[in-house]
Amino acid sequence: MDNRLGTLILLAVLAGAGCQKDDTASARPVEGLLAGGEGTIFSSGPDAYTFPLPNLDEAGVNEHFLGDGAFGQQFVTAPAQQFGGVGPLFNQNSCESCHVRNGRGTIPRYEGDPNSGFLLRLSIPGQGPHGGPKPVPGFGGQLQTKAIFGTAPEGKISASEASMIVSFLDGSEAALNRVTYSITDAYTALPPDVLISGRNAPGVYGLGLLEAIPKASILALADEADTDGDGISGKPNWVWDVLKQAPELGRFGWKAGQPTAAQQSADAAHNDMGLTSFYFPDEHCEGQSNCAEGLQMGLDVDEATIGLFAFYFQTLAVPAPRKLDDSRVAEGRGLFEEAKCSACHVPRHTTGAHDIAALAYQTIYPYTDLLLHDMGEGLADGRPEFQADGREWRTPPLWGIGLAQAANPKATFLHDGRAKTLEEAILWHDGEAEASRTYFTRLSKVEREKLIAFLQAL
Ligand code: HEC
Ligand code: HEC
Ligand SMILES: [Ca+2]
Ligand SMILES: [Ca+2]
Ligand SMILES: [Ca+2]
Repeated sequence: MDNRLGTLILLAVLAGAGCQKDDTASARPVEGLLAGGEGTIFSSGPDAYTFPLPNLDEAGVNEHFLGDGAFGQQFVTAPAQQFGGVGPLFNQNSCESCHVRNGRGTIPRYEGDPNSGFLLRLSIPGQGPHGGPKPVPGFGGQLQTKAIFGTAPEGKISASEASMIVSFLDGSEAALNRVTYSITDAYTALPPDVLISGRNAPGVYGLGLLEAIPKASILALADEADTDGDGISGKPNWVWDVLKQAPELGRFGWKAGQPTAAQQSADAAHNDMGLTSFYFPDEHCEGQSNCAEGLQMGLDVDEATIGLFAFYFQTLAVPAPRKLDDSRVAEGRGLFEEAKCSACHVPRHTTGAHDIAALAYQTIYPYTDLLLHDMGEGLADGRPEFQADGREWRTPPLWGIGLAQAANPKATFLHDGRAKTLEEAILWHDGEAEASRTYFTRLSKVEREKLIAFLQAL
């Protein structure tokens, strides 16, 4: 944040506005307005995802701004006095270059586009260490499209598009574009059975609050065998916790492949930027010649830096919904319930204890169950990740989604960013969400617009 003083003043004003104690019931905010509980911020501009939790104490605010610096830091080639160690293989050299203004990344617009927040996860069939994806010999678990001088990038991302038409009951139509990703200019041959999963960078605000939802509350929503027969069978992803050396509930990433904010940070530093840490002490050279040369002694980033990355996004505030009391939005909210969107995008949660006191015991409205769902063949990537099979994805939170294109005008939706609009995102829903999608396609145009208006208000 360049203009720290300005931000603090703004926060003071907003905190004053948001925390007024009112004694009349009629003055109570409409349900869900405080999307992040006391961690809600009233901002709807391009910077809406960039504010610290308003209920953070002074020491926390200071640490948050140090974390902001780390998140925006462009790491350089070792040896360097500071912030060295990027690569040898990497995708981008700062967190922020993918998570634009803490929102979504931009998908590649042409082959080899260097300015994208999109990456390809790779594996081969079977299970790797601790039940995770099985690394591709010579490539590991991710395609790094950049490299430091003297090392070859692993390859380029290339895309081919096919379009299909969806019809609504009222006779109108929408076109959906499906992009198939492949790898060109690979530095060495890829095995023929390589599994490729395209992932766009999601927003990173409000994640501390998601981390603070008690595990028991999430597991209580799971219904793997669909015993209540509603066609929806949320399933937890049990992933490997590197610090505990034990399985833990996955929460972060499009398939909930990471259990904690700290491990998510260390994994991003390692895979996306080529930064080693106490979590992942080895460069992921995957046998490339030259790859281990020119690196700095010891680890690229220390434990404190991993902690700062994590603290930063753990303590990012959630923007408040807008116009929730507008009648169209309110009706859209009713349709969201009617269409059973809320069976997966569970509106309300209460957080439990957390090391960061500001995150604890908050009533929040993230619209997710953090569980995996079979989303059908159209969204399938065919690449398993721990318990998540090739058709399963974690329900993404919908809070703040209406501001996605304010933060990044090129923002798109779904795991690989294939949906240019919220309507397209809904139309891709299938599998367990088939009934919801069908409900949506049978609505009139006016009703569909109301449902979208509700999403835009979040
Ligand atoms: C090359 C682009 C890129 C860079 C650089 C990058 N990320 Fe990400 N980030 C992604 C993608 C893509 C995902 C989704 C990964 C998945 O689903 O497996 C992601 C996921 C995340 C998530 C999980 C969000 C959620 O909703 O579950 C967090 C948190 C995160 N990144 C933080 C960071 C931090 C911290 C850094 C810097 C140390 C960083 N990222 C660097 C692309 C990037
Ligand atoms: C069976 C569970 C389920 C139901 C029901 C469901 N969703 Fe989803 N939703 C998901 C999952 C999982 C994804 C992520 C899919 C992907 O990225 O491939 C998703 C993605 C989305 C996205 C894009 C989010 C983003 O961050 O890009 C929107 C918007 C959305 N859903 C809205 C809705 C609406 C509106 C309904 C009701 C009409 C609905 N969903 C019903 C599970 C569900
Ligand atoms: Ca390195
Ligand atoms: Ca790799
Ligand atoms: Ca069920």
